[in-house]
Amino acid sequence: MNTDPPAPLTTRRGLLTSAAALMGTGALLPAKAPADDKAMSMGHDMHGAGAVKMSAHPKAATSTGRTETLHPEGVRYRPVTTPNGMTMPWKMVDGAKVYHLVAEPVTHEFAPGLVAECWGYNGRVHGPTFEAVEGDKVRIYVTNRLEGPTTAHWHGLLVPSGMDGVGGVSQKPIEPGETYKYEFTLRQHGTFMYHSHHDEMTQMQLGMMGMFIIHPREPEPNPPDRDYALLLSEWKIEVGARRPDPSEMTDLNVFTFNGRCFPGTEALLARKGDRVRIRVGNLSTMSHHAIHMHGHVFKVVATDGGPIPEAGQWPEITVHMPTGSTRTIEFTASNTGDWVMHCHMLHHVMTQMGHQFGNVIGVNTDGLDKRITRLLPGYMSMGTTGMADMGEMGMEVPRNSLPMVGGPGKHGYITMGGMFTLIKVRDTLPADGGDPGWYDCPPGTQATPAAEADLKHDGIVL
Ligand SMILES: [Cu+2]
Repeated sequence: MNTDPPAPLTTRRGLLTSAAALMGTGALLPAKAPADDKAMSMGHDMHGAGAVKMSAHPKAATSTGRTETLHPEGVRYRPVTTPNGMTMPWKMVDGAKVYHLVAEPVTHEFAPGLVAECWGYNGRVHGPTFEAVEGDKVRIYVTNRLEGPTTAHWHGLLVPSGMDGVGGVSQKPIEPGETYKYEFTLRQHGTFMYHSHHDEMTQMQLGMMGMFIIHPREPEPNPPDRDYALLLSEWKIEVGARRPDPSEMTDLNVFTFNGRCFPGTEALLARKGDRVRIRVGNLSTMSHHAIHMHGHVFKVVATDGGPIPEAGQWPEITVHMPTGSTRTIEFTASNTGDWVMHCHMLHHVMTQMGHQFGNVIGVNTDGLDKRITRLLPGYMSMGTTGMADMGEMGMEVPRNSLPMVGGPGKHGYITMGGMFTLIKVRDTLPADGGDPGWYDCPPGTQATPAAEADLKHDGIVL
C-alpha cells in the first residue's frame, strides 16, 4: 500500500493552453481563466498528432475536477456542460472535425482529501466530453501515453466495423507511443460514451472513459435552457492507497459523478422555469445505479438507442441506469431550493469507510471502549446510534481517504457522500455562473421543532 502524501494539485490551464495551440485557435480557450491560474508543465508536447514525445515513465497529468467551459463560436446548438469536466476541443480541417484524444496517467482528486493515480484522457478523469453534430465527419487521433496497449471504443455510435475500437476484433491495440486515427461520419444524434476496449476491466476501472454527445442536424426547435452531462463510475481505493485496485469485483468503495465524490461534486444550477436536460451515462464496471432526484418529476426522453416518442415517455423520480447505457432526462425547474440528486443504492452514497465493520447499532459500548482504550489509546466504537456521526464528529480519517459520509451543509452535516450532488434552483443566479450558496427557505416553509401550542392544537400527545 502506498501511503505517500498526495501530490500538490495544480490547474488544468497548461493542458488547455497546449490543446489550444494544437488546435491553432484562441477561440478554444475557456471564457474565464481560473482565479488561481498557475503555469504548469504537463509533460505534453502536443504540436501535432505525429509529433508526440514519449518518455519511459510518463509524468502523470493532474486533474482537480474543475469545470472548464468551452463555448465554440458559430455552433447552432446549445453546448453541453459537463460538471467537474470539460468539452473536447476540436478544429475543422478540410470539412472534418479533428480531435486529439491522449490516453495517459492522471493524478486525480475525487474530493478534497482523496487523490489517486488513475488513467484518463487529456489530463482528466474522466476524459473530456466530445460534442458534435449529426452528419459531421469526425477524425479522432488517439495517442497512447500509457505504459500498456489500449484502444478507443465509441460506445453506441454507428461506425464502420474497423472503427469500433475493440482490441483484437476491429484493430490491433494501440501500443505505447503510437497514435491511431479513427474516422467516421456521425449517423445519429443523442448521448453516447467512449472508453478503452482493451484490457477493459483494468483500464475502465482506472478511469478511461468519457461522454460523446451528438446534436441533431436540424437544430432543436425548443432546446433546453440547461444541458448537463453526468458519467457514473465506481472504484476500489483501499484506505490510504494511491492506486485504485482494478481487480476488485464486488467491494467497490468509491462512487462518482464525473469522477468526483460529494462534497467534490459541483452543483447543477437552474433558474426557476428553466427546462433542464441531464444526460446520464453509466460505465461502472460492475454496478447499475438508481439515480434519484428530489423536488421535481422528470421524464426519460431518450436512451442511447435514440429519442423516445413523447407518447412513450413517462414521469419518474428515479431512473435506473444499467451499466453500459445512457438515459436522458428532462424537467422544468419549477421548484426553487436545494434539491439532492443521488444514487438510491445507499452504499453508493458512502465512501471508503462505509463498509466492513461490525454492526454495533444499539449496543452500549462504554465498558468495551474503556477496555480497548488500554491497548489502543483514543479508541471509540463507531456507529452505536447509526452511521450519521461518522463524518460529523470530524473524526480523524487515515491519510488520503474520505470520511464515510458527506460534508457540512447549511443545517448540519450531510450524511451522504459518493454519488451525490445538488440541483440548485433559484429565481436568479449569480451573473458569473458561480454557485449561489445554500438556499434560504422563505419563512414558514421549513421543518422546525414542533411548538407546544401546535402539539396541543392538533391533539398530539407525547
Ligand atoms: Cu449506485
